[in-house]
Amino acid sequence: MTFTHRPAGIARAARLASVFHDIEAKLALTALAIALSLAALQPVLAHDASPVHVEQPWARATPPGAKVAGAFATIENHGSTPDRLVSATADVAARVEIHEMAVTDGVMTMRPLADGLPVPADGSVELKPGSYHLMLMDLAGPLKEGQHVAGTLTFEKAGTMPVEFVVAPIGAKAPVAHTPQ
Ligand SMILES: [Cu+2]
Repeated sequence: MTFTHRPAGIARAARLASVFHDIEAKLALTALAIALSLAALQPVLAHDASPVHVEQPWARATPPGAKVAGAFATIENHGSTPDRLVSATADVAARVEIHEMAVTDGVMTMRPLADGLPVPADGSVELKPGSYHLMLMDLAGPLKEGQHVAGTLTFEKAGTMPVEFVVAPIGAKAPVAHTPQ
């Protein structure tokens, strides 16, 4: 044969590849273990009788390399006491901030709402482009149209509720409409 020395090299490469594969598998298991232990630390989820409902949570797809994304939803409060959105999470973001967008001296600016976002009694508040929104910070990767992003919204009184943000196209002004079949 003309490539006498190659099989040894290939075997070494294969061994190396399998070592890397083992490390990868161990890392994946560690990540899973961490995720499970974090889940155990989550506050007790709000029960179904909560007067606060989160309608149609969605997020915007991001271009490659973007580190932040906007996320939106309508929050309804059918109760007779006001509540307040105090924090949020998304499993693709290191942290989530609650932002307000406003025009100051003709310039569109946004700022974090330090005290959270009030949700009026017997009313609703809309998070939408150009207004209140959630800012997903330090993204692990780009958000792709059609992707579902798991997260939580935490209210002062109603507690923590799970949400799933459906990703709409880059620059979308509204969530992708439901297409009932
Ligand atoms: Cu923002």
